[in-house]
Amino acid sequence: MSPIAITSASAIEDQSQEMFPKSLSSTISKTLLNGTRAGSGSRLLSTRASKILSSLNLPTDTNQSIPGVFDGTKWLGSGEELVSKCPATGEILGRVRGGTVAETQAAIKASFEASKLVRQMPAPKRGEIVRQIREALLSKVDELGDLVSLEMGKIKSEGRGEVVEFIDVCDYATGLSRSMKGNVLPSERPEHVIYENPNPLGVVGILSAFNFPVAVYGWNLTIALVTGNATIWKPAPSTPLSSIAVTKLIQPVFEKNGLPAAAAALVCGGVDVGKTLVGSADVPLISFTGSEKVGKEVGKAVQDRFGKAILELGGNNAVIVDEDADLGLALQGVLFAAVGTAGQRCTSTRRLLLHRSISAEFLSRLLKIYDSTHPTNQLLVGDPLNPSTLIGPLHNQAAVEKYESTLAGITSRGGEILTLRSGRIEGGDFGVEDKGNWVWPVVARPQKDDPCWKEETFAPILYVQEFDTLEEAIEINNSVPQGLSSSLFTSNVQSMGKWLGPDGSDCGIVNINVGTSGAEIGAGFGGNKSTGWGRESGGDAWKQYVRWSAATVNYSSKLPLAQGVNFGIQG
Ligand code: UN1
Repeated sequence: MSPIAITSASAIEDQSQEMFPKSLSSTISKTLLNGTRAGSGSRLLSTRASKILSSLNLPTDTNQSIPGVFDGTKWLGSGEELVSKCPATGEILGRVRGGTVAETQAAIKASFEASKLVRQMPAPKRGEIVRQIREALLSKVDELGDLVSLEMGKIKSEGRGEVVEFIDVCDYATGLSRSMKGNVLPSERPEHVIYENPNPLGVVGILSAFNFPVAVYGWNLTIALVTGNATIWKPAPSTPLSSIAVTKLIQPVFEKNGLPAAAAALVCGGVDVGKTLVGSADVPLISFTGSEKVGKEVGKAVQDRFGKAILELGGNNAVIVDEDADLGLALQGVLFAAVGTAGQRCTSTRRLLLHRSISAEFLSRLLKIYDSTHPTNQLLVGDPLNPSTLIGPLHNQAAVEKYESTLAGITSRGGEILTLRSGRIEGGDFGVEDKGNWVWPVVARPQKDDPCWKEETFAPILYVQEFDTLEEAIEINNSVPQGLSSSLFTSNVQSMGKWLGPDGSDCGIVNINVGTSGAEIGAGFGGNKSTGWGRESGGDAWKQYVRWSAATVNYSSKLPLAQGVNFGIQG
């Protein structure tokens, strides 16, 4: 695939500032940009980016505006321009035109109309559509995975893993389409019966975050569809290409099966688009993933119109390593959950609680890996598309700044950085393109009352402190506003029981001898407290995507009243 030339002079100037700041030959990493040249008078998209984009039928001319709204029949968009930037290189991957308020309203209307046809279709047929969506995803699992890596910045196997997670939940939803059920309950009255019936809601609005630009949509789309709803998706403004690629891939499945493709409408955009969706009475359920701050606003706005909300907000997840833990196992669990996805999962481990008796040994083993420069035993930071890399870049510069200010705050308040390396990695001395968002993963020991313990910083920073008893560790685990994920490493069956029970972890995910991140789709995913109480994907999550009705049915010729009430009048 040859690199694409951009012809407009202003775009050339724009991009030369964005992509190649100083001396071209010295600053561009050969690995990252794969040998692409920029000739004078034209600007080129890197070969590797072009390859990935074109394999998914996305435009490779970054001067061209890509329509970011799909209303089921056409692609359009005349709202805000969203720039998709590669977090590893700073390269502009595409310019997407988001929706206006009017275009969002029109897409909601199209999705609403589609929902009437979805709900009439028998559930197993809807399940068959989801099965075909699975096949479409499988046909592009590597390409889509690479796009996630390119646009979000997570490493190759995690990018692919996201698509696999979408595929897995398709399987789950297809099965669900033949097994989700209501209830038949005994009535206290003769010749009466009570039913509890699930029926579709209508349109489900899905607002997803940059860190899981594909899988979280998958959780919602599949469950919403099999339960008989249409969907409208607003992705994060910084990952529009992943959402356009997914929508293009699945759109033909609807058309082939006689359903309007507006059953999976897409509106890329900014705050206006989000507010329009969240405020719309035609979108009875909003499923929102994002920060606690925005989630609080979304929750209030949805409540204000008596809609339903599934909120998937911040996590501040702890791992407890008890005195009887298998330390090797715990080490592996902590490493993946703390530095995987560069600490940008809602489920990433942020707090490490170590029993005082094993703390010194565990920390020395952990720090040895964080500090290692040995090629076979290091947490390799670098190009996310290189299969050996373990830590990719942060998603954007704002995240790097937040990482820096968090560390500066901890040290200024008397905390300590335990790792040899910390801070931003400059391109020059790291051998990567200096527009990438690179940081060192850090282990820190903040003061015990430092405010950082109660906040989620989306970066690879792990806070450590010791405890003496499991009760104390559980209390620390539960002492934060958030309640998403938690793990206990132990071999003591009594500790396990305690951890899982009423005096145990107050989180939505309560693991034993498994890290805090990387949940499978089978269980309901979500958290308690300021994480928002929502549940998505497996378990009983589907029950939130329907309206429930209790139906008392009388098949006798009398009308007795419940609770023995006597109302002496004949009709
Ligand atoms: C998220 O970070 O928003 O459990 C979702 C996990 C993934 C999903 C994370 N399966 O880490």
